[in-house]
Amino acid sequence: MALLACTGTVRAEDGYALWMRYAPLEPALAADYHTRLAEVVAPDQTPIQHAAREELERGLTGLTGSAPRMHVAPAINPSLVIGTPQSSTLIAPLRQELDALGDEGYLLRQTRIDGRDVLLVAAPRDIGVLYGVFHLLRLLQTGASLDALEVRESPRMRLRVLNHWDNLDGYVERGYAGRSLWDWQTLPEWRNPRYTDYARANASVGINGTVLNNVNANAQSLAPDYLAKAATLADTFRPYGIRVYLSVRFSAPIELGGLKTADPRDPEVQRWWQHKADEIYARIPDFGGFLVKANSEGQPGPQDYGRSHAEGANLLADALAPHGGVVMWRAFVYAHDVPADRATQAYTEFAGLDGAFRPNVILQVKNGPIDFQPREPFHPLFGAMPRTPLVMEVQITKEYLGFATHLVYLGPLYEEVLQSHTRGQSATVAQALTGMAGVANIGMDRTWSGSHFDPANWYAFGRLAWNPQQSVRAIAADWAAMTFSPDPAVVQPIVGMMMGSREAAVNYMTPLGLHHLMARGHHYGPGPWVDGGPRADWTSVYYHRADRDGIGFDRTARGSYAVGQYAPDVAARYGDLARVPEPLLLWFHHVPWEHRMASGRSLWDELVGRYSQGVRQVQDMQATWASLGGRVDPQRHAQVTAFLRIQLREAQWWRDASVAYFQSVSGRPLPAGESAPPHPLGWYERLQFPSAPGDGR
Ligand code: GCW
Repeated sequence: MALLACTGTVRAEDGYALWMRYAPLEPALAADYHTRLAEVVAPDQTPIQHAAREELERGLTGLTGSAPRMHVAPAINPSLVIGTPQSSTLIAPLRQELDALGDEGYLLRQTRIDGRDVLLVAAPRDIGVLYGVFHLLRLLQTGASLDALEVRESPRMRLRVLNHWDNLDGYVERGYAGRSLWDWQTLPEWRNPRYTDYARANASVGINGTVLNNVNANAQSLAPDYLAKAATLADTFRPYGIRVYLSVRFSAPIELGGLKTADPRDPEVQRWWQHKADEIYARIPDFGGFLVKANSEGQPGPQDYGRSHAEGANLLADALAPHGGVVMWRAFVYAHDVPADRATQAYTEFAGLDGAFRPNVILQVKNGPIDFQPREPFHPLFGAMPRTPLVMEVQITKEYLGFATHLVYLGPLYEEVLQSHTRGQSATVAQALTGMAGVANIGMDRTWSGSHFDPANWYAFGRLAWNPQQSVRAIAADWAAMTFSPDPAVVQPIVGMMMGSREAAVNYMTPLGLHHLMARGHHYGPGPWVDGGPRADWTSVYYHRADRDGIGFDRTARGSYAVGQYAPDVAARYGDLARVPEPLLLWFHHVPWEHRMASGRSLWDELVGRYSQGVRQVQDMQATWASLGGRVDPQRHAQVTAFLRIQLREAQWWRDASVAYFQSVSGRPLPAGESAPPHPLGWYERLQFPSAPGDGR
């Protein structure tokens, strides 16, 4: 008994529970919620209904400390009723109102039935009820008032999908959270309970699809034995509204089917894909579709046969169409034999194909024109393809943002691009989107994401894909309250750390529009000196173009003219040295070192100042975190403290190495008060990290 009593309070805070801890609330609040929500009516006839009911029971029990009474049919005095017009007689009268919310929408409403207060979680379909239950649990976890509650929600985007860059051998490309969650070896027989917890976490933020395997795809994932394994995962995720998708290798008809070609015009190739689609749907009736990386970074594609990306995408789209599947075709395409500025190549390749794709093709475009940098302008394809549905791909894993050890909340990065104007003052990137794809930061690490703060990025991704208009500060506050404690003395400082963290990383890595300065290959740590090798656009000097006189990539009409790919008003602003936002200055302009910045300092002084500022920002995060000592459980507090120490060391390394390098180029003295890097440049250049994570086996 004594032991049992203990487990309620001494919770193992190892991060596994994510934002679904359902830890006991402060007693008065717990008692109030329990009184209001003691008699629950929840149907239990379908797997989704069962999931919703179970989650509700688990959440209410954990948060209030007492189990609610669960009924399947109207109780005499219900206090919480969940369901659809089909599953609940108490909700049936709302049918018309609910239909307006669409397939995945829901309603939370405090109302009166027979003179008693009743809370409704109502939706047109079961999945909306599950989403509504998670919304209600979030309100309780954050201590919200239920008085006069009235919430109506529908997702703004149809596709809210994770992309796992997981290989069949369990290695995760650009993964910093351990091995792949998918244990292909023990599937389909063994369903690790973790698969269900993964699905719960996703459903709690509205994620409704998952691409199981790496876009650098292995044809084997389409072989019958792997399809059987994927089908088991699909069965596990289905009660949570999550569809399974697969990345496919364009040359699979050759590797798997033994054909001589993968040419989209070859009838045998067409038949092969049709049969493959039939085979998949026989096993996974609600299969989502294919994700394809073609003719990019060595992957096969239609251009190998002189065909366009549209022909390649349409080949697969035709095979999936009879089953209702989609093709997500990636626009991350650039070629080593094309000398044009890499930032321009995707637009050049795809903009002219607008209208050439089948209706079930969706173009998946990275948020910026290069590659998940700490800061990029929005991709010029957004707003440029009005006849093609677009999905925006962002990285949740932090390949270029310090891996899992740097505390960097990506909400502000996502928000910045979603709210960018593609033209004029009204059209935003968010409005151009049919969906969002997030490169997952999930692995077998006990925390799921490699640190205690990285799940915040998974969380924010889902919340923003559901509704890109939400404030990322509010999302951070929800996450912090659920993950650590709803106490404002905990939430506020943590939100402060999170909100400043992305700008800190920009400052100590790539300030003022600099980009792609990370070390070669693994991208761990600074490498502004990286030059030579297989291709110019895999070096740093290609991007920063620093010399004795100045620094930055001239993408104006005098340079690569990448600005010309934006709508005229955007192009005019980015292309004008006087009007370009300073955070993007060196992305678009090559600027003399003595250029006057808004601060009144020279560009050189500003650059060095930003590097040092980034380091100070990490020190500030450390101080804030230290002040939370007694308020956050010791286990998690200690790990975050240790990780911040790593982050500070690496931020200082970034600052020192970058200052040493750029000073060797500019030949300028350090501004007053700036300390010289402790080592000569060569010392930083010689550092080697052959075993950095995410880039090998
Ligand atoms: O950012 C680069 C990564 C590659 C990745 C590629 C892509 C999956 O360094 O690891 O490959 O982008 O997005 O295709």
